[in-house]
Amino acid sequence: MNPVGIHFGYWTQYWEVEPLPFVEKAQKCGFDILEVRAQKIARMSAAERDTLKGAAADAGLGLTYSIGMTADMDMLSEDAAVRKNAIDFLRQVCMAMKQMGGTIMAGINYSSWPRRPLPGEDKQVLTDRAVEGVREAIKAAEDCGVFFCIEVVNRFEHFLMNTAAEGIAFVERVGSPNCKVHLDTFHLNIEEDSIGGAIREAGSWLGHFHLGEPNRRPPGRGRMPWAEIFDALRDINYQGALVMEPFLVPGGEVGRDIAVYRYLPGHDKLDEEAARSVEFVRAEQKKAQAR
Ligand SMILES: [Mn+2]
Repeated sequence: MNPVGIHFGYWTQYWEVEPLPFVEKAQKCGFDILEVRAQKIARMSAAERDTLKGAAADAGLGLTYSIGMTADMDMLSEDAAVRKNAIDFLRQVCMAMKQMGGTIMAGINYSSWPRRPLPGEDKQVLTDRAVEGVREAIKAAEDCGVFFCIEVVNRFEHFLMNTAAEGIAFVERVGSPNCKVHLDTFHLNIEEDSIGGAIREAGSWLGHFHLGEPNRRPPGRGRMPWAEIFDALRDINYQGALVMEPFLVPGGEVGRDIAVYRYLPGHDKLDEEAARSVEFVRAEQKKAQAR
């Protein structure tokens, strides 16, 4: 059975908050993993990282790390200094993760996020730049035992890779054993002809997986084809984490960036909804194993 996790942003409206309080929340709700913000971990002191690492170990909780860089750190930029900012920062993230014993760096680790093409920008030119940048930054990841899991997202959040096929082609070009594909049901639901087909296509390239309903309610509260998804994950023998990313509360930076513009059902009982969703995910996995 895959470990089940939750992104810390479920409980907050601000990206740079202290991750420590969410360790206890995730544990109490029954999760195996808490996904934290890689940038925040990189900016913490070594002592703060040790405290977080100890708390997670005490709670029996694994940590995964996701990233969405700001526009001043962008490997797609025409400006070499902005590209260098991104590579330097990703190296810092790798070092911080090594101290934490972390291995999964997921999300938009190849550009800033959210991002649309600027006037005159060419997707092919920018893809080449991203491949070059990731190839450079991933050397630090290889040294630190960190995996770059390249998240494929929908067209409204980024333009470089919207399908599993585009993600696989990118990772193949990077050509590092530490480069993997990261898929997310929320995005697959928008872009793919077949969600199960996309997962099977990713196969052994898949390094990280996000779970979400079409409207970002916790898994089990929407109309995502979970049987198809868990059957496909079983078929490719995916052993990695399943991290849910529900968002029910509008406002702040998180509400703005995730585009949550209303209170969704369950917003007034977040812990209860999350705990229910962990049970749902585990039950769906079991059903797939038995089919
Ligand atoms: Mn995601």
